[in-house]
Amino acid sequence: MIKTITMEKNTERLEREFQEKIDNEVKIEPKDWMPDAYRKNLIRQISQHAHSEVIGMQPEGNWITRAPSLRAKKILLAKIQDEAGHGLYLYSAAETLGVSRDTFLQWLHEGKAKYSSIFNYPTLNWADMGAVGWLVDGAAIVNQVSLQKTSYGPYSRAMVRICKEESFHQRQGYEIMTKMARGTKEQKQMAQDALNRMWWPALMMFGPHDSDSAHSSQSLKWKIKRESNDSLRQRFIDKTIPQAELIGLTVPDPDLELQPNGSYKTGEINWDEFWNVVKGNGPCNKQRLAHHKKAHEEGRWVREACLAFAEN
Ligand code: BYC
Repeated sequence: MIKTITMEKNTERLEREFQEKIDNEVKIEPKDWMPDAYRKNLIRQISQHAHSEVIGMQPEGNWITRAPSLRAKKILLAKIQDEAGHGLYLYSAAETLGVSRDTFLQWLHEGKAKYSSIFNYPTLNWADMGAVGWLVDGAAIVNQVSLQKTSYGPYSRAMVRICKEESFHQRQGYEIMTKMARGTKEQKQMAQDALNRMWWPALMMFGPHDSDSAHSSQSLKWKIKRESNDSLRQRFIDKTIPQAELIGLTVPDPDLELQPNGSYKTGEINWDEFWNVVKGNGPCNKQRLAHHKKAHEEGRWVREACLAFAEN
C-alpha cells in the first residue's frame, strides 16, 4: 500500500517536471522520462508523417517517364528522391521512441497506421505535378514550419531539415502551374482543372475542424503540435489564394469571401468525403497500399543482402 502511494507520488512529480520542461521550451530527448501517452501519441504522429512522405512518392513517380522535358524530369526525380529522404529522417526520429521500422511498416500494411488522405487521389496529367508541388507541398510546409518547434527533439530537428527542401518543392510546383497558366488556352485549362481537383483535398490535409480533432487539445498542451488544424489551414488559404490570382487561376469555391481583415472565408469542406478517404475508401487507397506492399516485398533481397554484409 505504502509502496503504491510512493510510486504514485513519484509519477506525479515526474509528470509535473515533464510539463514544466515543455512549458519552458526545453526539448524532450529520447532517454528523458516521458508519459506513456506522450510517447504513444508521438509514435502515431511521426510514423504517420513518415508513411505520408513515402506513399507520397507514388502519385509523382507516375509522371517521371512522361515529364515534358529533360529539365522537368530531373527536377521531378530530385523532388521524389527528397521525399524518400524525408521518410527516412522521420522513421529514424520515430524509432528513437522504441518501435522498430519493421513494426511501423507492418502497422501500415495492416491498415493500423494512416498516411495523408491527399495521396489517395489520382494524378491525371502533367498539370497535376504542378498542383501537387504548389498545393500539397505548400500545405505540408505550413504545417511543418510550425512543427519545427515541436517539443520532441529528434522530430523537431528532422522538421528543420525537411522544411529547407520543402520550400524548393513548393516553388517547382508553382513554376509548372505558372508556365501552364500562361501557356496555350488548353494548357491554362489543364492548370485550372488540376486546381479544381486538388484544392479541397489540399485543405483536408490539415485534418478535421479543431472541435472534431481527437488529439489536438492534448497534443497542443504537450506542444507536439504547436498550432491547431484550423489555424494552419487558414494560414495556407490566405497564402495560396493570392498566388492563384497572380497567375489567373480561380479557386473552386463559390462561397469564397475576402473579409475586411484580409483573411478569406471559405465554403465548408466535404467532411463525408474526407472521412471516407481516411477510412480507406478513396479513389486510390487500395492501389497505393498494394503498390507499397509489392515494392517492400520486392526489396526484401536487398535488405537481406545488406544485413548479411553487415554481419560479416
Ligand atoms: N489524412 O485528431 P486529429 C507531405 C486522422 S504530406 C489522413 O486532428 P492529429 C508530403 C488522424 O491521424 C503531409 N488522416 O489528428 C508532401 C486521426 O486518426 P488516428 C504529411 C488524417 O494527429 C508532398 C484522426 O484523423 N504531414 O509531407 O492531431 C509530397 C483525427 O484527427 C488526416 C504530416 O503528417 C489526413 N489529412 O492531426 C510528399 C504532418 N487528418 O491517428 C509528402 C504531421 C487527420 O487517431 N501530422 N487524420 O487514427 C500532423 O500534423 C497531424 O497528425 C495532422 C492531424 C494535422 C495530420
